Amino acid sequence: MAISDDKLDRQARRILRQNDRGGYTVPTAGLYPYQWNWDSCFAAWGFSSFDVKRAWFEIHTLFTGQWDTGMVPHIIFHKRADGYFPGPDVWGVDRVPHTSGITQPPVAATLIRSIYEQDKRYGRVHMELIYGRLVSWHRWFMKSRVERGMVAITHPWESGRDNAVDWDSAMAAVSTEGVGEYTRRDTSHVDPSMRPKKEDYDRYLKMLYYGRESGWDEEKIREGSPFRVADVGMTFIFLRACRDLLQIAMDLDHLTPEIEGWIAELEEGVRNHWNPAGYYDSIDLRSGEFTGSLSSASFLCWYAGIDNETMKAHLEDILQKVTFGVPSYDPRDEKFEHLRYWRGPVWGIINALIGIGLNERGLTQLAGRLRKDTRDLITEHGFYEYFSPVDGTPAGGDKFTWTASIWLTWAG
Ligand code: 9YW
Repeated sequence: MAISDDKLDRQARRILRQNDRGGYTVPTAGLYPYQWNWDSCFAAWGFSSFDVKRAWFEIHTLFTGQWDTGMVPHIIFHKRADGYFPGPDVWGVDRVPHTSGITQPPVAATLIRSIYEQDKRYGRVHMELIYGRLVSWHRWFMKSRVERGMVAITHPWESGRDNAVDWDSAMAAVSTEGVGEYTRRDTSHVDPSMRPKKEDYDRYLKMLYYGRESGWDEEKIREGSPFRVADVGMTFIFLRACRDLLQIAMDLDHLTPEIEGWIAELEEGVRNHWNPAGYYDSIDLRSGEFTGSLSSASFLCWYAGIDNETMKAHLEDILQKVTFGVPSYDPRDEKFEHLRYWRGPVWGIINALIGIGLNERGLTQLAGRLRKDTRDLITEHGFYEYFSPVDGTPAGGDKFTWTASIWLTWAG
């Protein structure tokens, strides 16, 4: 018998409560025991469907990790937790709370706006407190990361899509010399065959060590780090976030031409992401080459407010080739692996972002298909980290915060 929506709603709320560590929410117990940046924004969005106070609390704890430069790190290590590598000692960031040294996709302005709009009377003071922090994070992106209107990442972890095919060519150029011995913890929690490989991990650490040795100085990292890629997912997410920030600014009467300037620059940058092979693609900024990968991030164009008929045709074709969309990598390509993390599996949060974009741009049938596929996966298997697009096999961590959140806000 099919499980009822009511029961799933209750389960999803229970997951958020159980993953709450007292003001911040872990992505899943065991595997990820700290506060992750974009996971936390999704958690807040989920909480806002039944406890808006708790939603704002999540946002405030996330921003306690913001650096003086404006950067909001990808992990905030509020208190000691075992079972995760690399922890605060490896990152070597000298501040409290301890943090990692890199960032993550800036979904914050977009999801915070949605939380604010649900209860403006209550949210007003919180929105005022967070607005300046959002502006300074976005200003940091524009100053330190935007190149030719595209957002550069200095580590695959910044993209939130760790082992995506998008990074293969740039990763191949990173030497693993001197990385030494270390013990991974992720593979003791979940099936190693679904995780990034050892040669990927060696490179992740090599880049981390480069940042640490540079004192996390963005100038030095820009000049010499072994990896720098203009990430099409980051550009779309950041462009969308700037549009939402502008709406928040208007609402709060803080209008500045600065944000409009950012939007114009990023809209130009989107053109540079167009691979003449016929899709939005990332670019290895060290070699200048397109990465040649049509991934789920390429379908965030509508979310960024940009229509594209060729991308629509790709999406329709890909959705015919899989049982559950959207696969994180093009199933028509030989590099597609239906259960290896960001190289094929379906992720509910990416579906939610793509679906929101499709709906807003009037592509409601496609949006409906994504929502139905996501609903079916969760109803059938539970709140897993990700799923096979081929047969729905659930994978990664169970009772996952962001999967519960998108159920409560979008899929359920
Ligand atoms: C890591 C927590 C994070 C997500 C990332 C996802 C994975 C592994 O898990 O990263 O060690 O940071 O790729 O998007 O934020 O859910």
